[in-house]
Amino acid sequence: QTDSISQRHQETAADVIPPNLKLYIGGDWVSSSAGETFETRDPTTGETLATVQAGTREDIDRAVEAAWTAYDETWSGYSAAERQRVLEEIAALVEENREAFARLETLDNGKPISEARIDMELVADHFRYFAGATRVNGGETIPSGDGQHVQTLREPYGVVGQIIPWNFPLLMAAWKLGPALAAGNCSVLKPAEETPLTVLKLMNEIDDVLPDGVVNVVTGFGPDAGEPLAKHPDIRKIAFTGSTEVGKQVMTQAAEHVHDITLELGGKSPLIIYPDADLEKAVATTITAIFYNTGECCSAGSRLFVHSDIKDEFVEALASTAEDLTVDDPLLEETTLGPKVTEEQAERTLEYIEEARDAGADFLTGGDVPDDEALAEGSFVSPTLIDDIDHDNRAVQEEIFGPVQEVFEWTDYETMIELANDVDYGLAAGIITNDITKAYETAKDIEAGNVWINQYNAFPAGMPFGGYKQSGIGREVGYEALAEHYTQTKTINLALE
Ligand code: TXE
Repeated sequence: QTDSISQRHQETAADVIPPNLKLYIGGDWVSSSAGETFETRDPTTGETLATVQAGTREDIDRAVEAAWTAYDETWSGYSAAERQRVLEEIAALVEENREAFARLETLDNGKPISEARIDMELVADHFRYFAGATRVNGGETIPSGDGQHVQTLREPYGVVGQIIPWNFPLLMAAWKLGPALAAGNCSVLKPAEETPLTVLKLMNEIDDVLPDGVVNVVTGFGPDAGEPLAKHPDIRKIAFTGSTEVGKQVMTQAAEHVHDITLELGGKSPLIIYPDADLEKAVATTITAIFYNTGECCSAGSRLFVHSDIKDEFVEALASTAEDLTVDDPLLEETTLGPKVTEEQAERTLEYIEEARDAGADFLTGGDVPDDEALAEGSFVSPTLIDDIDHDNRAVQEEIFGPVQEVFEWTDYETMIELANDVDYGLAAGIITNDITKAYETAKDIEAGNVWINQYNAFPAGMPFGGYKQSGIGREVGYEALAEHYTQTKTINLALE
């Protein structure tokens, strides 16, 4: 069967990998100035998918220059209505090619095809949302009452840098490009080295729609291409999604030229179950919270707090549902859990599992790799639920970013909230109860930028998303991203007398 997975992946790759895989600078496909390339691998088969360019400082310089040329010569002259039309056309092209984009994402990232299709719907919808938002981006008139007329304009930065991760490769590109372009900026975007292909496919598809140089894509590694972008003197803003560790470095790099910055970093989010919760629905929501996208979600509900009245019954149902997940080739329709994005990421997840095991934790299910010869070449980790673990264990305090959840029992509300907030992160949280008053009280007590009630991992366009504490700075996705993070305010003060 391994052969058939490999064959299926090779045939799909031949159908969906785009023709141009070089750096996309100023509307041209160009080689890395160092002449170096690297391979992106299929995490299901371990085989090479494609060879792409390893961009360098010189390529970032070229890309930033091309972006300014585009800004000065074309893009800054586009009206809001013209930018709206461009963004609508991008959305339409993603929709038209949705299946091919989804298959390519599944090959490069390993996410189940059913989930990759949802990513692509969201990509198109985010571009469409920001297409509409171009028309409402305006300033304010401030009452001063003393013979002055004070007005603000929201002007684009010009050229922005954007660094994205590998967990939702094309969706993260849409989150970044949508507000940047809507506000009238040009972009230099660096995809993650693990998953460059769908962003390159996007540029293949939209080449005729975008004026040259408005979006430039430099593939490559963090220190070689990401760092020169973040500290480039001629960008005016850097947006980064990735680990908190690298986010801190990017913040320092951006400080060199006082760039504006948005950071969307890691999480270790609590999911709180009240005793009145509908058991079946609560289990289904918990499964989405931790196993969606193979646990590779910054918002993953990785710490579960279940009320003691229902804990035994709940975890039994949860473990049996987790065991029923279909861990298989992510190109198959029925698959619900694919491989981790790389072997290195799988090893990292397994190290945390070992640490919990060494500390004497109890495994309700999982804790290993699937016992299936056909999946042996892939970076799979079984869905894992850990019980009886100290809240200060490293596996609880740090982001695992895999299909692993730690379970805690609660009785006293104050103690539970204290533990739920007792991590460095504050990205998201979930609450499951039929008591809406309690749900709102809990939502206010949780230190997190996003709280879901009776659902999890829902990301409609327009919903501001971002973190408290070390989960980041600023908000993405919503109008706030455009207004607060991709424009700068100019105040004009006119004397009326
Ligand atoms: O992230 P990195 P990695 C978390 C998750 C994961 C861990 C490590 O816990 O296990 O981070 O993943 C670029 N200057 N998240 O190592 O390195 C890099 O090329 C500038 C959470 O893959 O942060 C890529 O494009 N850029 C997360 C991007 O940063 C640099 C999503 C993210 O990679 C750089 C991904 C540097 N010095 C991982 N070094 C989320 N918040 O959703 C690397 N990069």
